[in-house]
Formats: sequence, C-alpha cells, structure tokens
Amino acid sequence: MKRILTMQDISCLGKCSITIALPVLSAMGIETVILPTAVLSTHTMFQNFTVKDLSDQIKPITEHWKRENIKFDAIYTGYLGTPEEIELAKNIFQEFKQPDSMIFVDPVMADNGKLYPAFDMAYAKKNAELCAAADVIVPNITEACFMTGIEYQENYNQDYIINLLKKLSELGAKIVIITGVSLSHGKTGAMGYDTNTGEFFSYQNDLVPAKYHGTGDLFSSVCAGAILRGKDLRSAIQLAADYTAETIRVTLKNPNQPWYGVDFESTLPALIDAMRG
Ligand code: PXL
Repeated sequence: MKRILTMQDISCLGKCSITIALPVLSAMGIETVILPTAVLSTHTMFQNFTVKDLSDQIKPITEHWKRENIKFDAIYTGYLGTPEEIELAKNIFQEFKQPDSMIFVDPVMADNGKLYPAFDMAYAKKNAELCAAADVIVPNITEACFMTGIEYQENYNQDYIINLLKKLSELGAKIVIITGVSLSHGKTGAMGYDTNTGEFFSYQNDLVPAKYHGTGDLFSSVCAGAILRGKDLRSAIQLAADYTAETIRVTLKNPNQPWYGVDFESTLPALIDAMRG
C-alpha cells in the first residue's frame, strides 16, 4: 500500500485540512500519516476560534520517524499557517524526498482575489518558495496571482489561465494545476500543465451555484490520492473535479447542511467505487 504524509492543521470542527485529507486518502486505499501543524477549535471562518501552534513538535516527530526509518511515497502539504511552518515543510521535503516520491503542495492562503485574514505578502512569497520545491502544485487563481505577481481578474479567458500556468511552472514545479477555473458561463473546473510533456489539460463541469468551505482541500486530497494510485494527470483532475462537484450538489440538497463545510461523508462510498473501477 502506498504511504502519504500530509502536513496541515487540525481544525477540530469544520471539515477541512486534516479532517478531510485523512478520511479521503484512507478511503482511496492509501496509508495516511498526519503531521498536524496546529490544533484549532474550528477553521478560521468561525469567530473566536482557539489555536495551539505545534511548530515545536514537528522536528521531534520527524526525527522519531527518521530513527524508525519511515519512508513516504508522497508528501502533501495544505494550510500551514505561518512562515515558520512553511520553512519546516521545506526541510521535511529535503529530508524525506526519495527519487520517485511525489511532493504535492496546495498553497492554501487566498480566494476570491484576497488573502485570508491571517496572511500577508510575506506569507505568499514563502508559499511560492514551497511551490518551487514541489512536483505538483494546485493553487486556485487567486493564489496563483499572489505567487506570480500577475494581476487578479474576475473575468478572464483561457489564455490568461495558460499564462498563469506557465508563470507558475517557472517557480519550479513540474506539474501545475489551477483550480476554480471557469472557461464559460455556468461551468467550472481546473486547468493543468505538465511541463514534462508540454501538454495543457482542461476539465470543465457544470457549475453548482454554491460556495462551501473545504472544497479546495477535497479537490487536492482526491487529486493527490489519484496520482499516487497511478492515475494519469487528466484522469486525476477529472476525478477530483467530479467528486468535488458531486459533493457540493449533495450538500446543497441536504436541508440540514452545516454552513461550515460539505457533506463529503455521503459521497465517500462513490469515491471508493471510482477507485475500484
Ligand atoms: O480549507 C482551508 C483551511 C484549512 N485550515 C484552516 C482554515 C482554512 C481556510 O480558511 O482556516 C484553519
């Protein structure tokens, strides 16, 4: 069985980061090792959440793994929270990267043209450094703009996204995927660029008219899992986009839907089936 390490926060309540990555990757048949960067009472869209930073635990934990000779087939980072945690993640890449392992970075920090309240430009710069050390990166359009210096546009065409993909690839990652890309009215999806082959990929789905927290984490977890399980890039993007869209659809139909996250628990069986197929 493949083994992945995922480094992100634990938001105890909120259905994001580790509370999405762990169940999703496990359901995809991947041993999932977690490295929590912080424990929050909830994700940061709640008011008055508590945070306990765990930076001082990262080194002792990874040193122990080294003594146990633990190896990973992939390392996947999501929300990291502070520049120090990004630096720690870069060190972990260096220490645990093997010739055929995959470093997968979701530089979670922004959406809808704005950085999340906890972050500033220094954090965006640090995330660009982390992306430089990755094999696969999956920013949304806003994050792509903050890391490349390209101006964020609400209205754009495919050429704008291709330019963003090329500029992002110059940071250093071999495979670049931009999420939340809408190429026509009523559609949304992702575009990818594989610098190994020079190929661009585009996958569009019907837009479900709702925005939920944690859907980026859902896309990333499925995409990382699918690549690790041997799917090609096009199929991985398609599976992640379809699964995320279906989960949003199912959540919308739930009259008791929580405002803070999606009902991925209802769609996990379909993901397991998709991995069997
Ligand atoms: O879903 C990304 C995410 C993860 N973790 C925390 C967050 C967010 C987005 O806001 O607040 C703590």
